[in-house]
Amino acid sequence: NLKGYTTFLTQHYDNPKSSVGKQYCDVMMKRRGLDKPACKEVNTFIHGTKNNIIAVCTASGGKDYGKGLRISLRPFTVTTCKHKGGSTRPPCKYSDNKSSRYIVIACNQDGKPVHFDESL
Ligand code: T3P
Repeated sequence: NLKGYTTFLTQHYDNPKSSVGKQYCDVMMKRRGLDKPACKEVNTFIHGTKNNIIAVCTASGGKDYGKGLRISLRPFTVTTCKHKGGSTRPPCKYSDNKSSRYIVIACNQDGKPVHFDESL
C-alpha cells in the first residue's frame, strides 16, 4: 500500500545525506519521529536515489532473498543508527555507522519498498 511506502521513505530514505552537523543520527532520528514513543533501537538511512531503491523490487536492481524479502544487486551507502545507553526515553542518543552495504527489503504489490530488514 501507499502508506507503507511513505512510511518507508520517512524511516529509511535520506538522499543526499542530510547535512545536520556532527550528530547525524541524534538529529535525524528525532526529525523523522523515530524517538517517539520510545527511542527506536536500530534504524538505517539509505543514501541512494528513490529510483535505485525502488529498483531493488525489480530484477534490474535486486533478487529474491527468501521470506518475501529482496536483496540489492549493488551496495548502497547507508548510515545505521544504534541507540546507546539504558534509557529508551527521549532525548535519544545514537551511534552513527556509515558504510556501503547490500540492503534487504520487502516490497509491496505495487513494487514499492515497505520494510527495511537488514543490510549486509
Ligand atoms: P521498520 O520495520 O519500522 O522499518 O527490525 C526491526 C526494525 O529495525 C525495522 O523497523 C527495521 C529496523 N532495522 C534497520 O533499520 N536497520 C537494521 O540494520 C536492522 C537490523 C533493523
